[in-house]
Order: sequence, then C-alpha cells, then structure tokens
Amino acid sequence: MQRIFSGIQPSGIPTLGNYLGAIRNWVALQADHDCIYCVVDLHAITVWQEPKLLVQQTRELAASIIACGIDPARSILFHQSAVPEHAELAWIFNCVARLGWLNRMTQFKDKAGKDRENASAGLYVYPNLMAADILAYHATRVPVGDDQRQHLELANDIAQKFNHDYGVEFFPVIEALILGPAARVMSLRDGTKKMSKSDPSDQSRINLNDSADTIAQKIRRARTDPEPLPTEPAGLAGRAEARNLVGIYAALADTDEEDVLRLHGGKGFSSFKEELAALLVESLGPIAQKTRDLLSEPDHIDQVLHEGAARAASICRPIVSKTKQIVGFLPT
Ligand code: AQP
Repeated sequence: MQRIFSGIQPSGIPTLGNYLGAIRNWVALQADHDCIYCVVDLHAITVWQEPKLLVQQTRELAASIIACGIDPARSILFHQSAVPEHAELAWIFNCVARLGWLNRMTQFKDKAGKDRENASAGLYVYPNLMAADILAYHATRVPVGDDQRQHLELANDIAQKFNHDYGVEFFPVIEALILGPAARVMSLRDGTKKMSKSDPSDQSRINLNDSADTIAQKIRRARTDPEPLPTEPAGLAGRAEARNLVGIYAALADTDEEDVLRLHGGKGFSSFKEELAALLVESLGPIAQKTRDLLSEPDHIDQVLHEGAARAASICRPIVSKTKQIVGFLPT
C-alpha cells in the first residue's frame, strides 16, 4: 500500500479552499492508502501567530479534519511539533537545497510581499521543512491543492540531490495528487487571488465554521461580472470570478464545469448564487456542527493528536536515524 502524507497549517479557520483542494481528498484516500495527516504548526509560525490563538487553532483544525471524515483510528493525525524528527531532517535539507531553488518559489514572493527583508528566515526555507515532512516517512503520494505544486517539485529535487550526493537510493520520488475541479479555489473578492485562511478580508473566503446565513451572505456578495453564465466552459475564459463559482459548484456536486453550465448556463448570477449557497450549506453545515461537538471535549482532541504523534514517530524515527548515518553523523 502506498503511503500518503499531507499537512495543513493551523494559521486560522480552515477554508473551503483547504477543504476542496486538500482535506476532502484526504478522506477519500483513506480507503486504500496508508495515510499520515499533520497539523503543521512549525510551518504556521513562519509568520507571526499569537501563542494562545495558535493552541486554540491547532485543536480547532484537528477537530475540523476529523469532522470532515478523517478517522484517527485508521489514519495517523498529529501535530508536527510533537515529532522533532521533522525539524531535524529539515536542517539536513537546508544544507541540500540550493539558494537558487528557493529563490524561485512563488509562495515566498507572495507571502513576503514587498517587505522581503522583513520576512522570517523560516518562511524562506518553508519548502525544505515541507520536503522533510514527507520524506521523513518515505511517503510517495501527497494530496495537495494546486498552490503547492512548486513546493513538491522542489521536494523531489532535494530527494534526488541527496541521493546523488551521498550515492544512495534512499529517498523515493514523490507524486503530487492534485485532484478535482476545485484544486485552486479563488478569493470571493478577487478571482485572480487564491482563497486563503489568512487573507485580511473575511469576505474573501468561506470558513468551514461559517453559519448558513454567513455563507449565503458571502456568496451573495461574491464578486462577479454583469454577463449571464455561459453555456459551455470556453465561455469562462477571462472570467476568473465566474469560473471560480462554477468550479466550486462542480466540486461540491461531484461533477465538472461542463455539466454545471449545461444546467445553469444562460442564467444570471443571482439565481445561480442562491443554488450555490444552498449546496455549500448542505455540504458544510454538518462539518461545522460535528466540529463544535468535538471541541466540547478538548482533552479528547489532545489525546488523539498525542497518540497520532507516537504512531508517526515510530515510522519516521528509523528513517531519520538512517539519514543521519548516511550523512556521517556519529550514532547517538
Ligand atoms: N485556495 C485553495 N484552493 C485549493 N487548495 C488550497 N489549499 C490552500 N488554499 C487552497 C490547500 O490546502 C492545504 C493546506 O494548506 P496550508 O494551510 O498548509 O497552506 P496554504 O496553502 O498556504 O493555505 P492557506 O489557506 O492559504 O493558509 P495561509 O493563509 O496560512 O497561508 C494545501 O494542500 C493547499 O494546497
């Protein structure tokens, strides 16, 4: 059975983008893969996180992942900081990755923005930690949203260079699983920007804990253009906001753009938005309710994460230990 690894940052409330681009696919993959899912708190602190809020967001995210359908008895669910091997392997990868490779990462450029000199060093080497997260488990398949494609290519470059430099066939090739019609969900305020949990505007995203009224209001206010919906996908060219809403609808209804436009093409946005909001409420309402139920027992969430961390450590410890031996570190 192939091993899956994927992670999500506790940097806010998970969004519809996180759900459609990643978590929903994680759930489906549990059926026939050995799955390891991680709340990546070490990644989250690459930008400032209020400590009390980080603790709360870590628990909330774990609850939300379980509410989406991850079964912690079957899959491993844990928080990254509980398994120090991630940071240890990341340091080794800091010494393998080249500055030129990191300089090409568009996520760093987006997140650092114009104030690049003031970005944390952690934000810059984020992709090396992500490579370590995956390769510490010899995972071969990584379900992510489209925004992570470049980081996974870099992880493969690191694995290859490590194998080449040390003359070993130790780290495997990673395959990115970028699935579905909503692999990149865009902001509701700007169809050229991805939906993000840390976007300063709450109106730009659907949070997995939004109420039915909030979802309906955000969709009603979502930016669109004055034209009716086209009757076929070619008509979405140059209409980023329309494409985004059609893509979200298609993903939630388990279909594709063509099918959605066959049903809704020619209509104005107001009726389409009403149907989209109803579909969102139907899909996300039960997740929000289950998350609230789980959060009423925070000790249980902590226990799930700690048990997950022990299982995760038992897999990655021998792999990281072997890596250290390959590098030439004295045994401890
Ligand atoms: N808009 C999106 N569309 C599709 N997939 C998305 N993902 C994130 N946003 C979208 C996928 O969700 C997984 C977890 O992401 P993350 O939390 O580790 O980091 P991120 O990609 O930086 O997500 P955010 O929401 O934008 O977080 P912040 O605001 O903290 O940076 C990944 O698989 C990602 O592809």
